[in-house]
Amino acid sequence: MDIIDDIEAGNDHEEDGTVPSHPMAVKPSGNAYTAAVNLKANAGSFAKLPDELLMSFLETLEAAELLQLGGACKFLYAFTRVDELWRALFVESKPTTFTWLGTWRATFLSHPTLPLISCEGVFSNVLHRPYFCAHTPLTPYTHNIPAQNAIPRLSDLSEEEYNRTWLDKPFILTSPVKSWPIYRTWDADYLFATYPSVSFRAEAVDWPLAKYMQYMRHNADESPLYLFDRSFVEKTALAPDAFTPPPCFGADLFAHLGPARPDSRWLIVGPARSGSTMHQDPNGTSAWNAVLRGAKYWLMFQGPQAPPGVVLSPDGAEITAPLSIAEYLLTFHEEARATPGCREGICYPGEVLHVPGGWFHLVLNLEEGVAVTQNFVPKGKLGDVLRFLRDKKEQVSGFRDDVDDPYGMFVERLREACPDVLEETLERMEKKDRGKWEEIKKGDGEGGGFSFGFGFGGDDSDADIP
Ligand SMILES: O=C(O)CCC(=O)C(=O)O
Ligand SMILES: [Fe+2]
Repeated sequence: MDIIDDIEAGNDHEEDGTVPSHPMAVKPSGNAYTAAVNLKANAGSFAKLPDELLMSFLETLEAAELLQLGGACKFLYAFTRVDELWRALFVESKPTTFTWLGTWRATFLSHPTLPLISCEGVFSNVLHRPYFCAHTPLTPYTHNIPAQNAIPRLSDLSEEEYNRTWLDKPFILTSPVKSWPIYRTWDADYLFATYPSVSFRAEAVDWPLAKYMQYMRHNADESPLYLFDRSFVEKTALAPDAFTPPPCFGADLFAHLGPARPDSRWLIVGPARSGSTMHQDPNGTSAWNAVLRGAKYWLMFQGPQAPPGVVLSPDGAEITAPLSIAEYLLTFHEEARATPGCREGICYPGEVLHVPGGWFHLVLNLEEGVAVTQNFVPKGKLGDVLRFLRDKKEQVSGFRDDVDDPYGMFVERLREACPDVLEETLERMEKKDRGKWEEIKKGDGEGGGFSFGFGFGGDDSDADIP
């Protein structure tokens, strides 16, 4: 039984003091079986709806309707106070000016909210689970990393060693960014003091940094809004030498696309408990992620097979909406940690983590943090990226709308810039495709989960060629 099942069965983890009790005294559904009073009974026709359906219905309402319905009874009051409902209304309303008041509801309504009413007698996992996920300690999941899972920590790496041994492996470089000018200065306070009115992208909103800082330091969201800005170099007028990719990664072949290259570098700022849900990076690219402040816990799995808790369609696209980081950790961490091939590590300030193309990863900020990340195409992974662009057109992302054939364009640019690298890679890809076809003709694929997509398998790497 995982911790969420345990709580929802009615075993109260608030009482052990690790999670503060729910501000409206809502309890998990399991507690209803032994309770004398269940306030759902007072909700009229709404009592007939499962809680999930009621929440979906509330998502369709406007603010005035939520306020009105919340006055009807305590059960509906508790549901209409769910801050995620107000977050959606706020984001949709795209206000030009606002003051962050600590919750989405207060901010949307532009006035501080009255103290919450106790709703003892309301039992709902739909209400309780996000609160629990937002407050339960996450350190049990990030500590005591088993030795066989630990992401190697390297003090130095040459380009030659990277290409020979590390193209398909995660690692942490422990000393490469200490000389970057932005490493010396870029903490959140410095950024806030220097660029308070510059707008940065945080998921679906563009907010002046001053607003984001207010939000970042005063919110209790299960999945805090994460600043992830692809134009930070231009917005901060960064000098070209403000940061330089660690030299071991070598030339980035996407650079040959010039201005047509997909988005490739981001500034990342977020509070403790923010981060990235389990995903693979776009277009089969590799990435490096440099922590300037804070600390990031990484949980990684090599594709193409899905890690625990992720469901893929036959073409390899993710078909489940990703769980929040906390919910993933609560539900799947134990299984993930025990799965062969699982890699885990903590990346500290001044360190850089390598995400090999095709690897799934979940990232949790252990503290308020500032980071810079860049996606790139190392020579040894060119085959994987070309295969992705050629065979997974519907999953290709980040290119400008006017680029309608990213594969063709990339091949053309490579043919001009580095024809030998291209020919060698195309030859290897063709050999592999032929090999697969021979296997299929022999019937080897039959009954063994055969799929017509010539798998993007992360195995076109030079590292695999003797
Ligand atoms: O949250 C992070 O720092 C990880 C970012 C990431 O995975 C990405 O940029 O693809
Ligand atoms: Fe990523």
